[in-house]
Amino acid sequence: MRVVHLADLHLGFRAYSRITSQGINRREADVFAAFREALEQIIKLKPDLVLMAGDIFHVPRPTNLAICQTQRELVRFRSLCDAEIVAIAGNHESIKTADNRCILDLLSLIPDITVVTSKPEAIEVCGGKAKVFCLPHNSLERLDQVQIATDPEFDYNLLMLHGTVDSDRINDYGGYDIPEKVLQLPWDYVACGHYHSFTHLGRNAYYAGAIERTSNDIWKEAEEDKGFVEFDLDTHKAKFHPLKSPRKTIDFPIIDAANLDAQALDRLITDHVNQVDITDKLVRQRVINLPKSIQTQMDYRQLRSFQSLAVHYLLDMRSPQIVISDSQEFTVNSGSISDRAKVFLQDRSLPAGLSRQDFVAKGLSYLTN
Ligand SMILES: [Mn+2]
Repeated sequence: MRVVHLADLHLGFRAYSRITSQGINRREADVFAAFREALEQIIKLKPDLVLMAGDIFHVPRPTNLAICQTQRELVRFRSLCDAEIVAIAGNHESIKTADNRCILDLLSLIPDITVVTSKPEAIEVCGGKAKVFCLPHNSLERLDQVQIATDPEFDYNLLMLHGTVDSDRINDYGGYDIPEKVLQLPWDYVACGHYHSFTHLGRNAYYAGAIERTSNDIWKEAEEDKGFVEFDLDTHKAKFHPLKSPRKTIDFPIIDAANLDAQALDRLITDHVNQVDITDKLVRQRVINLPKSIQTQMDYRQLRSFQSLAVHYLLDMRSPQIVISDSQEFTVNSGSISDRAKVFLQDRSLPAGLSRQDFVAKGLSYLTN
């Protein structure tokens, strides 16, 4: 029996200002292209079961466009592939209030799609051969009160969850930690969502990773493939299937502007662009130790030409007093809220001309007022 495991689709994700000829946000269209490509590949693979491990939608209330496109793709998939689908809600689409329903409930109207949106639930699939124990985001808040066990009545026991398995793996806020003892039960497969990079967690447990670069820090994922996992429950062989459609992303080496004049800095920035074709790509150039006086003399006409070539060209400029940190390296679970907010704000990319000091101070003032 073969399972396909997808996670963190983030359908409806939007970023930057580019739009398609149909007026749709370019990145939203990119994410849907990746989704379509994944479904096309899955149709060819003819698996027995498809697991979607949360964050199917990017927000709890997606736009009508995102809902309609998702519904259309899944109805088409259903007409071309018999594999049952089980999906759980992640932190991005979970609803906390009692007077509303999770958007995933809508998908359960398509034949052979089961969704688990809030409570822990074990779902029987594949004619009673397999059981999928589902732990959506909301169920993890009181995980200590949940009886989790494999069921010997079934040939295959699977676990699907959306949370943080190892605190070193955080690229999104608001996930719950999963205790190690849950993973150590004799599962035939553990399908995890929440961490956006494909990862083998040991034994039969995997993060499939996202299907496109939709994390807070896409630059950290610039080099990696996005895709999904195919797992054979009988041979325990896993295969990662990369997708072609995720937009190419380039994070150029950091330029240290200390002791450079504006012309020399412009030259270094242009050199990087000349080495790789940035057309239609997502591009970041970080510049550190850049005094205001040099910043104002830079060749902005040249920079605008890079911005029109790429789908997104981010020139991330830091003045000498700001220490650059890799935004994934700070520990999200330590320090006071204002310490964490400060680190977060110091690392956000800002439009040219906005003082980082003012930006950070303003942000922190919202916390104290
Ligand atoms: Mn996610």
